[in-house]
Amino acid sequence: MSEPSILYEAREGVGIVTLNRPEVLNAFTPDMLDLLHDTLHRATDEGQRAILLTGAGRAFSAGQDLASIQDQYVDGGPDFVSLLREHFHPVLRAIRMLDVPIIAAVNGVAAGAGMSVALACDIRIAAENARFATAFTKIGLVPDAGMAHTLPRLVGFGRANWMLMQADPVDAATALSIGLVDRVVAADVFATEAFALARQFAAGPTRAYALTRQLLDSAATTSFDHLLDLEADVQAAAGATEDHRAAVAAFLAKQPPTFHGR
Ligand code: LHQ
Repeated sequence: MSEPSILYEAREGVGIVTLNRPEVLNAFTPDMLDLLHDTLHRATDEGQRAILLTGAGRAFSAGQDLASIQDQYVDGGPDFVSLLREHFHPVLRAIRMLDVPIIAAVNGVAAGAGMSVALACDIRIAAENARFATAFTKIGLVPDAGMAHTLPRLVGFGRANWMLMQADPVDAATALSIGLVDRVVAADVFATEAFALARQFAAGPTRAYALTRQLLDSAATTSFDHLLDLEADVQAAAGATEDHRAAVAAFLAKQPPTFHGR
């Protein structure tokens, strides 16, 4: 039997999700995307408090599997609308709506929709050999899987525009300097460091992380005035958590806080 296209392991509160088609640089097929979607929910249903998303082999993901749609370039061509709406978008929506933080551990090249998936995650840690290739215009396509939204917010409009139009790959050091990733670590310690980072988030105030994401996403499309109203409501939700109350008590007692994700 062939290996599953998505591997899953739970360790110390972290759901480790691995894209697993290394022979094609973890390029996505519809089945793989559906399994990825289900696996993200499996991790939260099981009560994991952070998700670490990474790739098997030398790549994070090369995006859409182009070979698997090659024979559809007849008549009308591949059905990109259903490919996106039925298979990519549920994954992207799940990532932005998770109850727990999700960390992309970009172990190698991330291209096209593979890069989009990494950009949708809350945090990115990259190995020093990682590369980011928007890739879309190189094959006559436009950015998808949310990248027209995520990329400019991370690196600013001008640089996003250049990266999408000119589309040469960006190395890890550059990615760090422009805010595309949060940390870069040496390849030999990458797996250990990525897990340590995920474990740190798994031990943190889970609700506050998810609500922070929600607030940032809302802020991107609303007025300052409306954001102030919204933040009051969201802060009320954060303020009602056990984690908040315990952290304030710990602070006043000059103790380190312990968070339980409630
Ligand atoms: C692949 C792929 C791949 C299949 C490497 N597919 N086999 C589009 C359409 C519709 C709706 C949904 O959304 C999208 C969004 C997209 O994602 S469009 C963008 C798709 N991705 C790309 O255009 C990237 C294509 N790949 C590359 O440019 C290179 O492979 C990169 C720069 C990622 C890595 O280059 P190398 O390190 O030189 O590796 P390689 O090219 O030799 O690839 C290794 C193998 O993986 C090779 O197979 P082989 O049998 O020769 O060993 C590639 O054919 C295969 N592979 N990407 N997307």
